Amino acid sequence: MIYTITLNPALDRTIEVDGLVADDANRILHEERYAGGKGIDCSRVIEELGAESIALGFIGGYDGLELEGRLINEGVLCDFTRIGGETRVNIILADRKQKTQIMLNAAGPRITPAEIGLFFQKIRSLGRDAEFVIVSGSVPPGVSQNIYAQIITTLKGKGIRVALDADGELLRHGCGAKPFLIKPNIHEFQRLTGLRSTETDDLREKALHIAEGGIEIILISMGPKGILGVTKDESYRAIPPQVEAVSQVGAGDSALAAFIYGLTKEMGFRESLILAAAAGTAAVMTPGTELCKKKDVERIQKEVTIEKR
Ligand code: TA6
Repeated sequence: MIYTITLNPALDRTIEVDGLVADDANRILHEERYAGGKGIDCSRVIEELGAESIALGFIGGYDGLELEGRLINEGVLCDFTRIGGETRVNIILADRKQKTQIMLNAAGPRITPAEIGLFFQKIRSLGRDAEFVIVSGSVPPGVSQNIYAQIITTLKGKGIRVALDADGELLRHGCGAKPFLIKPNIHEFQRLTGLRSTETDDLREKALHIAEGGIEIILISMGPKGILGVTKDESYRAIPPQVEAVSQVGAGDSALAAFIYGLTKEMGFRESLILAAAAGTAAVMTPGTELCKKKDVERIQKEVTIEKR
């Protein structure tokens, strides 16, 4: 079983307008709501690809109930920790005329120490069925920037492999706990390593250094340039076909979820990387936080080129 942890879930509201104007009424042309947040997006993709996952994290209030209801409707299993605060709403403002997207990510509800305690009780009780745990996204107020490191240490102590997707201090501290895998995008990787270059060989060299330091797999998502996968023993870049992008939201989550899905299906490092590139690409073809569709992933998978690095 793949578990996902989203400490700061979000109800994603995608709002479409036709040419945003300031100081005047903008009529909403179309609106969609999705269960969002990075770990939750991973659970939705794992479900779409045909496997099961259990979503963990904090939810509360009416928006929390709606989020959970949407996930259950999609067939995602949920085992959230209830909080007194209200789950946040993130806004994705899509301007059809400008072909732009503005993401407005809320901070999230304040979490109490007691609620954090309840959450740790839950992850300490995870059983042998837990093959992987994906820990992903921002954290809400009241939660320390060291929490991913604590979660990774707790789960590694139980022999569970953890995949981490975060940014800034959360990622830096998390790396200190040596998770099984990290999946930064190029900007997050540059912030982590201080690397200024975006050349694949420079990224690979830095990632190899991290792999030699005890993190088994480093995946760097590079948008239309594909995804670079590095271990101590081998590294590849998977390059997808160019597609018309509708929404970037959730592309990185889709790639990470597909990679972990591939490992659980024993597809191996190289083939899982190809699947990850296909899923990330399929996700940009859909609006809002619709994420990837299995039929698109399977079609694109055949068109991904893979180069040994
Ligand atoms: O990656 C997409 C997404 O998970 C959206 O669902 C949106 O809610 C956002 O990212 C949340 O990211 P954050 O970094 O604020 O946790």
